[in-house]
Amino acid sequence: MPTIPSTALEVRLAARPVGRPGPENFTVAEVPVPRPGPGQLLVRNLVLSVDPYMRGRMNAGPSYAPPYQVGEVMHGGAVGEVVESTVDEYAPGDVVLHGLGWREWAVLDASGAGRIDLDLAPAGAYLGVLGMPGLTAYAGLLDVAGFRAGETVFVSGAAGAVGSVAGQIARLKGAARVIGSAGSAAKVRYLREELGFDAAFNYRDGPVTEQLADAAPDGIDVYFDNVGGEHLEAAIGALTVHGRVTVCGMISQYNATEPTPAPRNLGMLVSKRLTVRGMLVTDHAHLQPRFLEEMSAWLRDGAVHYEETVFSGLRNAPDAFLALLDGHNTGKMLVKLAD
Ligand code: NAP
Ligand code: FER
Repeated sequence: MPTIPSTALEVRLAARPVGRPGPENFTVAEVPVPRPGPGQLLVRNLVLSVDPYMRGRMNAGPSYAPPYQVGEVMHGGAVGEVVESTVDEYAPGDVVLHGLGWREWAVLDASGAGRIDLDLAPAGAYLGVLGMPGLTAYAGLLDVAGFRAGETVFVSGAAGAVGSVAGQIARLKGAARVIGSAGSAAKVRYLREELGFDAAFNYRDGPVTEQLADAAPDGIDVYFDNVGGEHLEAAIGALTVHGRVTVCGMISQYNATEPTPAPRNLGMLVSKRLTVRGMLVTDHAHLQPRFLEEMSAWLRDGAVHYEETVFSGLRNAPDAFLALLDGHNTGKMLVKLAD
């Protein structure tokens, strides 16, 4: 069991970004390690998640999640080891998933923790393929888009945490063809050679419309959108009659300072009778047991592959987050604090 230090580090929002954030938007502070009160746990964080939605929480103004406060510690998904417990359900040495990331040590209500099993998968997997991004992919493809075997699926952001899982689930559930887009030649190679995508392209190489037409000459039935913008317009053009879009995210617009243009071909929603549905993973919690069962089996059988891009040390958490927004991750972006 680790000894409890008197102080530890946390990352705070220093200033709200305008456009693309930088290191100046964060500060690292040294604070006393708090002690757990009744019903609480003291946890030493092992690994933290940085996610695109955090960019939205750095802005002021209401959204589906309340904004981070300037001068206060940020938060997000984390896996940590229980070091002190005041409840019967948890003992020192237990490993838990919780929402108080961006800090080395955390005191949290036991009701906000969930036990995880490191014999089934390593800690980081519970923040990626077996966690919130994995469930997003599963629910977005199967529930929101209503994907069926024999269909052709296009996934953008395909080499990332959500996209890489969405594409693999489509393949495992009998897609006729799975197409992915990503932002580098190495990622395109990864999609084709490691993840079993039938076709993939680098959206920086040329117009998405043209590259998608080459990759899907007969069109697409489902588009899993992580990116928005030019990708969404191209997908609307490529969709077949009664095609469906899951709008999971629009990362190409998260740093925008001006309203972004809509797809110019929305008239095709009428002629092709398309369905375009936004989603939030929290609406699909009822799928969690089925998702965990299926995903655990796929991981055990080696049917699903996953990558992690790992930065080390809390001081590097802001850089990990900025690198995520710039596409320097393959698979899930994580910050490792301790073994
Ligand atoms: P991720 O894909 O692992 O990482 C973000 C990726 O976005 C980067 O690696 C980068 O890859 C790509 N990107 C950045 N700027 C881009 C641009 N201008 N155009 C195209 N691609 C760009 O992140 P994730 O956690 O899996 O999240 C993926 C998407 O799902 C995000 O839009 C996120 O907001 C959304 N999401 C939604 C929900 C929900 O409930 N609705 C839940 C989780 C995640 P490239 O190298 O390919 O550019
Ligand atoms: C959540 C709802 C949505 C959540 C994350 C998201 C961590 C992600 C949204 C996005 O990336 O756009 O409760 O919890």
